[in-house]
Amino acid sequence: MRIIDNIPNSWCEPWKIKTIEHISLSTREEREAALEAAGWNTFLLPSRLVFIDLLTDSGTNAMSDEQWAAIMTGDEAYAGSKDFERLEAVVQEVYGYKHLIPTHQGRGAEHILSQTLIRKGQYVPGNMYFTTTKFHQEYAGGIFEDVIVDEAFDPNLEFPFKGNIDIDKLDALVKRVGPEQIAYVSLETNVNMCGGQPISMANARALHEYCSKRGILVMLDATRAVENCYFIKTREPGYADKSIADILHELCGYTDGCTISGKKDCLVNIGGFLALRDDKLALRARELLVAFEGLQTYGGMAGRDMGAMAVGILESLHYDYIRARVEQVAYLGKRLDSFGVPIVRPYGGHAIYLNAKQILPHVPQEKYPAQRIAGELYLEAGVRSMERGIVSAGRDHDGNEYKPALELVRLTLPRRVYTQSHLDVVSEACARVCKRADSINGLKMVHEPGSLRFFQARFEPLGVPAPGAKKAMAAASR
Ligand code: PM9
Repeated sequence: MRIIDNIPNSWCEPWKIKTIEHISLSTREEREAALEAAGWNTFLLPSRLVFIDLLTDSGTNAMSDEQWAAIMTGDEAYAGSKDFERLEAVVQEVYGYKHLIPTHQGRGAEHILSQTLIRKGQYVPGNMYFTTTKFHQEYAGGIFEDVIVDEAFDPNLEFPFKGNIDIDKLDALVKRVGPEQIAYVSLETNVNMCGGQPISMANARALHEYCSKRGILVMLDATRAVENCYFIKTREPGYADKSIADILHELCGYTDGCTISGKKDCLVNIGGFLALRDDKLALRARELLVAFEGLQTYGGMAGRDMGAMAVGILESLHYDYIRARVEQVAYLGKRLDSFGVPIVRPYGGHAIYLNAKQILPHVPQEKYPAQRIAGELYLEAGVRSMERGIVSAGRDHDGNEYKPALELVRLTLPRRVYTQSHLDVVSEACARVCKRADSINGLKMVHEPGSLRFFQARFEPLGVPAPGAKKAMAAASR
């Protein structure tokens, strides 16, 4: 017997599969028809014609047997549900905020928070925009200002905390407009639009110090805070021996409240919440809650969903779970790397992002290269992904398209849903699309909604690029 010396020490998921859902690959002809009918927008595809669905990690989680048990014992009383009490106790213990304001999902919480805190014309600095968050800030009359570190804009840079806020950029804004003109600072964890990149604890601490001296509130988007804490534990000096629960508690301690889409970290299919420390703010927010969502003890959620969320939050803190979750994303990243597919570095916490500018250098950004690649990936193997570039960014007040530095296609992993072999299929499909990149052109937008256009916009494909287009574009961009 000859056993090798360096035996690997692999991780594996701390769960086994009890129920399965059948999926099957449609024919190329069926996919072509479906994509055309969907106007080349992956949001408009019917899920029955999708083979591997990496559109989003939002509400696509597989729940545990204990969460399903909580569903069965849910208390559906209109007022004072025991599941509200259960969720409230978990939120107070885990995140450390006093007041729980349950909403139907994350954007419900963003709506209530924005209407509670923003006065018309005030600024809301944040670490890169998120689509629904910025929408609600602007809907309330606020002006979003991006104060993320410059490293976030370079997809090829290996930098451990690309989500950090640049305190100097924030300070310049505060000096320009005055602290009273800052509604609050919006601090997102595992920043979605720059590749699922984390913030560091040192940055959150420095931000807290800066803001508390000036009377500025810090509101956390804790949607993927647990996944962010895994990166703090594995990347930031001093945190290797701390539990995920302790890291999360410390992180939230530097903020005055949070919004959460429970459909991500909290391992459920629907739900969200706003959580606040301050009694007066909570009073105001609850007045809006009963008008826009529902009574203060359910907001936008059924009792059973609050119960499942309480269980999900506690499950998400287990180290074996969160390691398997984030390392599964890294597995996909490594596989794509091994094929030479251009992706955002370092690997994100919930998704791997293809770098469309590098894959289709001959397609200008205003011809929507990332949107096109998402369509091609669907045609190739029935894999559904999502554009995160110029389409998602939308237009400014003068009607001009924003041209974000990052033009990305997001491959988002639902939690506890797919296996490594699914990811092998996905990565091979991506490589095949990249292999025929020279023959892929962009898209023309033929229907554009007025806001959050990426959800419902429609496109038509442009013909095969002229020979030499790739070289000419590459030369023009040098
Ligand atoms: N995120 C996502 O796929 C679903 C909607 S946008 C395609 O990434 C953050 C950081 C999010 C988020 C949703 C929301 C809104 C707030 N913050 O979708 O309303 O990633 O529950 O949450 C999506 P809801």
